Amino acid sequence: MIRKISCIMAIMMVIAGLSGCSSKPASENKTADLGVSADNQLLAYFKTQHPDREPVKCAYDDITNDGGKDLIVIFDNEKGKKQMCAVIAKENEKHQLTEPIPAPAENQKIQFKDIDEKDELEFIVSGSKNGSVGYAIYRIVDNQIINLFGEGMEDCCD
Ligand SMILES: [Ca+2]
Ligand SMILES: [Ca+2]
Repeated sequence: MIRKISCIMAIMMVIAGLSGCSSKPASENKTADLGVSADNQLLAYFKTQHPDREPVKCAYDDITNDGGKDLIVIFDNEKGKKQMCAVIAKENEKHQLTEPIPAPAENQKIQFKDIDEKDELEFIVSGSKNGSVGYAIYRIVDNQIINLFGEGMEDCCD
């Protein structure tokens, strides 16, 4: 029970933190920092796999609980829609890309948070579209991005 309450509190704190940052104008996205250095190895790998997709926001941490940092990429797809995928770092073999899923159209933000304090590090993606704000918590399960919990994503995603 206590565990459940602390989990809910963690989510509430995250939501409070996110809502404070959602008022940035969309135009800042263009010039805003990607979230990782331009020479990030996994970002370079993503670009070799998808030269026609333009990354707009990234985050870099270990989301597969194997000690190696992975990359989350929100990008413009070939139709100009925002999508998101993860580049899962593999040692001694090819990195692996997850299936793309819809991502927020504007004001994208990626935050890492170990929501249940065990196993994989979860991550929270938030953003907006035409003033509608949404967010969701994700975890990598079997090399796919799984939506655990969220609100308003269908209104803020492309
Ligand atoms: Ca990893
Ligand atoms: Ca976890």
